[in-house]
Amino acid sequence: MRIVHNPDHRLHTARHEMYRGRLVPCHETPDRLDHVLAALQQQPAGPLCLPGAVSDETLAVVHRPGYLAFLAGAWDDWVALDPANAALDILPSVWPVRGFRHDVVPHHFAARLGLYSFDAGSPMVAGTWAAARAGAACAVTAARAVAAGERSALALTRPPGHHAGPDFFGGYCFLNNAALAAQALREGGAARVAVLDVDYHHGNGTQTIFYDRDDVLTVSLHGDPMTEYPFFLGHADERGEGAGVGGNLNLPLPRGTSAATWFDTLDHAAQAVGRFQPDALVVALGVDTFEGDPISGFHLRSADYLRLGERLARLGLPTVFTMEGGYAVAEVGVHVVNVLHGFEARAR
Ligand code: OKP
Ligand code: ZN
Repeated sequence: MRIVHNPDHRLHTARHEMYRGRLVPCHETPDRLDHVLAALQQQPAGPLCLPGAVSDETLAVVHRPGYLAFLAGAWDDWVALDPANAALDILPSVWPVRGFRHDVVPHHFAARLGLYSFDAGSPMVAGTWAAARAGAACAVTAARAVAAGERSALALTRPPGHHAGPDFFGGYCFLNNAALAAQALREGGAARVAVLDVDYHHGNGTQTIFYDRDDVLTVSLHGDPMTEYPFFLGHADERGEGAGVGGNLNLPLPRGTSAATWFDTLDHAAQAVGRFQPDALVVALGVDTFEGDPISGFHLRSADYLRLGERLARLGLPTVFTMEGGYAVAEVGVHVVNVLHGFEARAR
C-alpha cells in the first residue's frame, strides 16, 4: 500500500479548544501522526512518499472559492485585528443561526470566522492553512495513484477532514480530504465512487458535499447525533436529495455500542457499498471507535482493527484511506497499522 505523508502537518499545532466553558488542551495533536509513522516503521505496510502539488482549482471542486480565500487569509486578518493576536489561537465565538443573513460576507474578521465555521473546538494557527493544504494534497496524490492502478493508498491527512463542508470548518477539519480523494478518483476515471466513513463521529461535511449527487455514495456509521458530536446531522432518515436521493446512508449507533454490534453494522454498510457497484472506495479512517478513546463511546479493541481492514479489503475495490480521528494518542499508530495489515492480508 502506498502511504502519502504530510510533511507539513506539524505546522498545525494549536493550544486549546473550547470545551464545557473552558479552554482545554487540543485533542487533535501532531503526535497522533508521529505515532502512525513510528508504528509504520515497526511494521511497514508500503512505501512512504510525499504529496504532489494541488491547485486551487482542484480544491475548488469541493470547496467554495470564498471559503478558500478566507482560510488562506485568516491568519493575516487575525493578526491585523491586533498584533498581540500573533501569540493566540483563532477561535470563533459568534455564528449566524436561523434568520440571520448568510449571503452577505461581513468585513469584520470575527464575523467571517463565524460565517465559515460551526464550532469553537477547531482552533486555527499561523500554519493551519499550509498544513491543511498539504494534507489535502496527500489525499489527492493517494487518489491519483489508485486511479493510475495501485490497489490501495493511505493519505496521512492531518488535520482531519470529514467534518469540513463546502464552505465551513469545524470538528478539527478545514479541507475535506475524503471528498477531495473521491473527486480525484472520479476525475481519474471512476464513474462511481463510494465513501465509507468509519470514524466515531458522523462525516457531516462529506455527506453535505455529495448530498445531491448520484455519482458518489456516502455511508457513515457513527455515534447517534441525538447525543454525539456533531449533533445536527447524521440521522438515519437523511437519504440524499435531488439526483442524490438514495445516495447517502447513515447508520447511527448508541454510545456504548459493542464491537460485535459495530461489525454487524459495518456489514450493512459494506453491503450498501457493494450494491452501489462503485469503481473505487474512499475510507474515512477514524480510529476513535477504540474503547480507550477519551472523547468517544464505542468499544473496539486493538485486534478489531485487523478485522476492519480485512472486511474493507473483501469489497475488492481500489481503495484510498484518509486519516480522520483517534485521540487515544499512543494507540493511534497501532490501530491504523492494524487496519492496513488486515487489508493487505485479504487484498493479496
Ligand atoms: C473530529 B473527528 C467532545 C467534544 C467534541 C469535537 C470532536 C471532533 C471530532 N466531547 N469536540 O471526527 O474525530
Ligand atoms: Zn471522530
